[in-house]
Amino acid sequence: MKFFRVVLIYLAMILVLGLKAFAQQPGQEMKSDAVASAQETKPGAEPAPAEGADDRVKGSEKRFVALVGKDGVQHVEIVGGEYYFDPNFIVVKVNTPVELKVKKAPGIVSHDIVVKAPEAGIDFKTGLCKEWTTVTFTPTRPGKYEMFCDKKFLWFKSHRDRGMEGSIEVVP
Ligand SMILES: [Cu+2]
Repeated sequence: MKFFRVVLIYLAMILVLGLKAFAQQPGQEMKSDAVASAQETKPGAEPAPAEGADDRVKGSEKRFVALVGKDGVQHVEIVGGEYYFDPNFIVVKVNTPVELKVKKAPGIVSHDIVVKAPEAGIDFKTGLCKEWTTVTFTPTRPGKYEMFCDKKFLWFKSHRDRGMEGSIEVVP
């Protein structure tokens, strides 16, 4: 009987967490719609999946080309929120240090930013906070490398699948 009660409490907890996640949806929906419509969707971008109406249109790209500062460093800032990175396409020069500052948009959902390209000298995973966090690296190989948030809540779609992804392009 005790076991039964534990299972019952467990199910109730899952239900509450699930409802909480659903309760978040309307606000996020408006936000991602606003973001999606504020930025022109690139022609030829793949259409949003039918079940992902609340998601930011995949393929909508916000590009930022880093300039080398007087200090010889490329400064880039990215803000992450539900469910996007802004900007989400970063262009940096090879063999020039990059100082990437990352921060979380207001909201209770936690996010991170991950780039796993050790072959190109870029390899980090950093949680996003309210304050800016600085990541430094020096890209060593031209190419296009994926960046994404690896968070996922229970059985819901991953943040990455919801649009929290982008690219770092290293150019010669
Ligand atoms: Cu995330």
